[in-house]
Amino acid sequence: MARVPAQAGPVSVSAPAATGTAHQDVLSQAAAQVLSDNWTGASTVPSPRLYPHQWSWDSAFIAIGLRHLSPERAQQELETLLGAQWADGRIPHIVFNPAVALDAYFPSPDFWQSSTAGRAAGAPVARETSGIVQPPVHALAALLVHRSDPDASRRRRFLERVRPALIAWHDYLIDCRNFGGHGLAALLHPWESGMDNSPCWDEPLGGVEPAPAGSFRRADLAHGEASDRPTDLDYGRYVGLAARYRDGGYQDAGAEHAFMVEDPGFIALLILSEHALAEIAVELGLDADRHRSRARRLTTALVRRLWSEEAGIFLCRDVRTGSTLAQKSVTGLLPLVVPELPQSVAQALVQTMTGRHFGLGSATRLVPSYDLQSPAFDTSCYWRGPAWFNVNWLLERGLRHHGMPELADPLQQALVGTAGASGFAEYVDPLTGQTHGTVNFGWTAALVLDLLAQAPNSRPGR
Ligand code: 9WN
Repeated sequence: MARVPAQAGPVSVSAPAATGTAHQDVLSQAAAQVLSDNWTGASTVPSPRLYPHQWSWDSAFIAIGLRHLSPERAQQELETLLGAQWADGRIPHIVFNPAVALDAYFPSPDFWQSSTAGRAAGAPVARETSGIVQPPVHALAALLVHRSDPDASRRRRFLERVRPALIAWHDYLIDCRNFGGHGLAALLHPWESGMDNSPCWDEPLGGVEPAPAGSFRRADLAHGEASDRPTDLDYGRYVGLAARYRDGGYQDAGAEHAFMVEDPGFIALLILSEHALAEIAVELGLDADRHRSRARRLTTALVRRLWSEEAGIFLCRDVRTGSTLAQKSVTGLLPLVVPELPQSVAQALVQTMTGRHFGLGSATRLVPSYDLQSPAFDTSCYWRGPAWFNVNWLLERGLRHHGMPELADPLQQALVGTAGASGFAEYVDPLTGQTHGTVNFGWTAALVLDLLAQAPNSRPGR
């Protein structure tokens, strides 16, 4: 690992300077320091104080960056997460660290009660976890980790070991979450989207009974600006939904769910990861057809069910009412990562991304999480407007895949420059780049390492 400065903090790297080798070295050392500080011995926390446990999609992004420092540690990151997988195939969105005080994060293990309430669904007995999921970026991460050092990966039989768990994870999503009946995995909780407080969820959440005020104590407000975080009413609804899922034994089929949504970003990542499973099968000399045809079927269903020609973006669908939700969120741009997306749809998405709703290249240098034109747009509130690094990293990849380096290159530079200047912020104001949330955030540091490891013009298709 690189020799690192004692403390990571804001690193002044302007976009053009980000290409200078000396600046890049300083920035990658600072990023490495963040990952070292956030490492617990078996996995990496997103943020030691705000998020002091292991999170599912965070770990996938973190492994993608860690592979440039230590492929073994990147493998371990993913294997620790998969070690807490439930027997029904779900990968829980949080794996709790038993050494951390119960009141450090809410909802805590004594809320989720996974080892008892989740028994029928196959929750582990020896680990406490949450019972909901997050976007499936893990097979992509496993493939990229393998490719960073194929010989070491083969020596440890890394792909052989993780592949069955990754297949079970996708099977769970496709078979157990098919509430809409069109083969698209549905979400049962806004946190499952990873974009917790998106305005897309306002309507479907509206009918959800909140947990009574005073029945729980939020821990997040101790670490962040209240105005940046979800409201108490929304938090009450998140807690109410999770408590009812828990009380129903975390059963999917045959249970009443007050929130059921098809989310294009979540499904796009499932498709991308299904393609990664195909590549993993090829690496192992196994048949990849099952994964390729499943990815193709999902792509067809995604476009048929959630693409809006009129809006020029994919929209979420409320499975309970059958209606699409009109809100334009960055989740609707994420299908740009889907390898076999029809070219006309990819082009329309790019027009929307660079148009007045997201402003890439004019009003913004990083794609905001929500529609700049909507009255609900907010530059600092959680997933209601700020720009996030993982989402922009994915979009940068999508732009390259669809042959648009003229947009991908400046986005890559903006990601690197803003991450450094913001102290590896959790998220930033998309108009000014101002830091929001916590700093020294795991995936921000990890993805900067990934971007720095690859020169702009050597990345097409990857
Ligand atoms: C709830 C850890 C997670 C991210 C999510 C982000 C936020 C948690 C919270 O932090 O969610 O899971 O307490 O707000 O929305 O994407 O994985 O970084």
